[in-house]
Amino acid sequence: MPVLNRPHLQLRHEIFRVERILVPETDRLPKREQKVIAVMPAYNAEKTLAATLADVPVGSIDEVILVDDGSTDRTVQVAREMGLTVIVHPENRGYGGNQKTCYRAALDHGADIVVMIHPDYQYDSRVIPHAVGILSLGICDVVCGSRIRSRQEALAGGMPIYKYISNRFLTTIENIALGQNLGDFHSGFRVYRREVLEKVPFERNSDDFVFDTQLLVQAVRLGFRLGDVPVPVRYFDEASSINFRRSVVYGFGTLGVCAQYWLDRLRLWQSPLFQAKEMPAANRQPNL
Ligand SMILES: Nc1nc2c(ncn2[C@@H]2O[C@H](COP(=O)(O)OP(=O)(O)O)[C@@H](O)[C@H]2O)c(=O)[nH]1
Ligand SMILES: [Mg+2]
Repeated sequence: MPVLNRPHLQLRHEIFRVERILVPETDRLPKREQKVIAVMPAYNAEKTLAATLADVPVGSIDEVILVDDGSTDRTVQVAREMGLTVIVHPENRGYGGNQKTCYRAALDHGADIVVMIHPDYQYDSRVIPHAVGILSLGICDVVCGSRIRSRQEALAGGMPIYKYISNRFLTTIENIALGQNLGDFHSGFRVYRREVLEKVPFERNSDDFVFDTQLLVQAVRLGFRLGDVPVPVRYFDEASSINFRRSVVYGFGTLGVCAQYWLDRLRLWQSPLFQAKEMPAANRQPNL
């Protein structure tokens, strides 16, 4: 089809000078208008927190909220000394329960974009502004960091082979079930537009690890667009504590959520997980 039949694809004929895109960034880049808040669901992250934060590019976020889920190490003291906003669960509520507090706090603090990153130094936090940029451009509503750019790279980074195989298996099933094309559905580095967290009823989700899958499947069901960026993987003792048994439980949980998605789509069983939250109009901040 000729391009000119589509008004939004009109070719521009004004004279273009390459200087327009070559002037120094400092003179050109508009100031970021969206408030970006990073949330960190923490559990015994004392040793890795500083390294994770040290790699975050200067000026790329406005606030860091760390939610501690009953750590037995000095995570809370270390985070307070660093000047983070710290919220403490007096008891262990689980990984999903932790994220519920993270997202509620980020919305309360006025985030337009929420970056969720594990404080275990597994994910390269230098990628944050690039992932945020994809949302700012309006290309996607959720961006996930993909640990699996290639098999060789993932395994060389230290990903256990059983985690690699189960991740590939589950991610393939999820892509087919949901009509998506993500590289890693199980990433601990994700960026969300505020509207996603306002609409997805994440409070109804599990307090366990399957929370992560539920949130992505809900986002798809409610019409949000998912995308991904490659994030090199680092595996070492502190970065990976989930054992084989918990991974298996998580895997079956993930398949269950895909089944729920299709039951809901076919109107055979409509789950409250996929019913959008009604937010009071005053809370809506469509800044993007
Ligand atoms: N809240 C909470 N978080 C946990 C618990 N166990 C692990 N985590 C966190 O869950 C995240 C993922 O666990 P991790 O062992 O890094 O998984 P892997 O990197 O995928 O092998 C990390 O940020 C952990 O700190 C728990 O009992 N409660
Ligand atoms: Mg980890």
